Amino acid sequence: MINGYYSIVNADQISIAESILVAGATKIVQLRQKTSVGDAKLLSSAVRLRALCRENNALFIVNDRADIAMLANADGLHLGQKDLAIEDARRLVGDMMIGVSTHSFLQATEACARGANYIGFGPVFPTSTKENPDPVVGISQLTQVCMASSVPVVAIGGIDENNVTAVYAAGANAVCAISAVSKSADPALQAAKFAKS
Ligand code: 3NM
Repeated sequence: MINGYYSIVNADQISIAESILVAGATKIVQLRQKTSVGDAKLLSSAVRLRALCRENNALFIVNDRADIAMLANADGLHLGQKDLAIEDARRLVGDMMIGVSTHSFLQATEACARGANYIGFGPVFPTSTKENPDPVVGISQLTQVCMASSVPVVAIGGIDENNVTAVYAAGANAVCAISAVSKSADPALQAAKFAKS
């Protein structure tokens, strides 16, 4: 199921997620909230996304927050390198899918060995969406990671409709493109351009 366009939205972008889901342009939605909206709003957004994903046969993943993931009955929890260790998150969420953001070959293979169910790898290209992004990994490191990874790889960072073909050719199972989709006048149409062909 980690395949094609991996969508990331914040608590104020539920309608964007809905349009992309209804168009059939994604089968995975992650709720990622980097500014504080308050936990009550975060949970209600999570519950709404949970329902939308279920209606559209998609996976629902919560970034960082094991508590929100559990309360909303998410399918998965996504962890950054500074979030809970995989083993500790696993003690909380049990069998829930765990994804881990990785930014080097070592981090990628380590996340696989420690039980991640999929990994994010990036930034593949320069990005202005993430604060203090890690160094750009590029297509060649992405290719190496895709060859070595025992779990699906989601490529992320600076991906747009012009470079997505090279990203899939490197072996990525899925791609995430935040600004290319959220800044588009028609996010669903734009998201469809990131399908794996
Ligand atoms: N994580 P855009 S890069 C959320 O390297 C995120 O793990 C990254 O946004 C990583 O598609 C990134 O607009 C931002 O470049 C991706």
